[in-house]
Amino acid sequence: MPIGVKRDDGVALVTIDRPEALNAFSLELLGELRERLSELAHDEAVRAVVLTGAGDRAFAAGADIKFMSTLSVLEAREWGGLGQATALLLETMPKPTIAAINGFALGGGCELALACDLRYAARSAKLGQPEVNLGVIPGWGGTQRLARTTTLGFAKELVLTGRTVGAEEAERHGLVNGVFEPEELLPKTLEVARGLASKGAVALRWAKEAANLALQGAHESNLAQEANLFALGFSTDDQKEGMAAFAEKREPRFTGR
Ligand code: CO8
Repeated sequence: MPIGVKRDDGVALVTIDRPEALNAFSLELLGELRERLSELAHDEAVRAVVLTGAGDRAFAAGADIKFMSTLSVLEAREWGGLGQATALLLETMPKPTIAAINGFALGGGCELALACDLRYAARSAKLGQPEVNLGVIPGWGGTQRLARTTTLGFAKELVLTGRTVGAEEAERHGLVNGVFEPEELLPKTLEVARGLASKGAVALRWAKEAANLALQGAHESNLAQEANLFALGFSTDDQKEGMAAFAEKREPRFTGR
């Protein structure tokens, strides 16, 4: 099973499991990841998704270079489309997604991490977009999401030079949200995920939807959409429960309705 999925406490832990190739994406591995993510996107019992890599060396060292070396132009276009669709699922599924970057996150590995809502890295992790060293460019969203997540200047530096950065430098540029000792990465990330899973699922879904608009489209229509989604919150049981719990000085019990 190249993609492991473990469900616990409303959190799905998805593991890219091909450590002998530093979790590089073969066609089979990427296709299976997209399938599993698509199932999790529709599974109401799953309220947060954590993506990580098997072993202690890599999150994912990118797309499989040996496989790609044989592609025709049309096949490369399809391969790019599959990676982009997988990244888009992480970015738009109606629940939070978190990358636990336990080692190398290079090329397509970095691009899938960038598509997650949050990123935490082990202090030993290395991130980058080294495609230029292979004579190509990032193809699973890296030319866009790296700039949106950090700055255009930093993104251009990584994409044009192919330089990889350590976790601490990544954190300074906003590429990761936090850095943990390697043995603490997964427990800490799962703790964040369980915290998210305990919140109102509908509010999280709409908060993510509104936040995803922030760097695209027209500011005023995005604000109007935010106002609509805010108002829609008043149609839910979770809004009544959240506000009643505050008034009664107790923890809310959200049902996702
Ligand atoms: N593809 C295939 N195999 C890989 C990959 C990869 N990306 N990365 C590592 N491996 C394999 C190695 O070949 C090796 O296998 P073997 O033992 O059979 O020779 C095994 O993993 C261990 O790797 P190394 O021996 O190289 O380990 P090192 O510790 O010496 O080096 C590195 C680790 C620095 C991570 C090194 O493996 C490396 O540079 N890997 C390639 C990183 C890279 O360039 N990634 C970007 C790939 S391109 C990409 O992701 C584009 C995505 C968008 C595609 C869009 C298409 C349209």
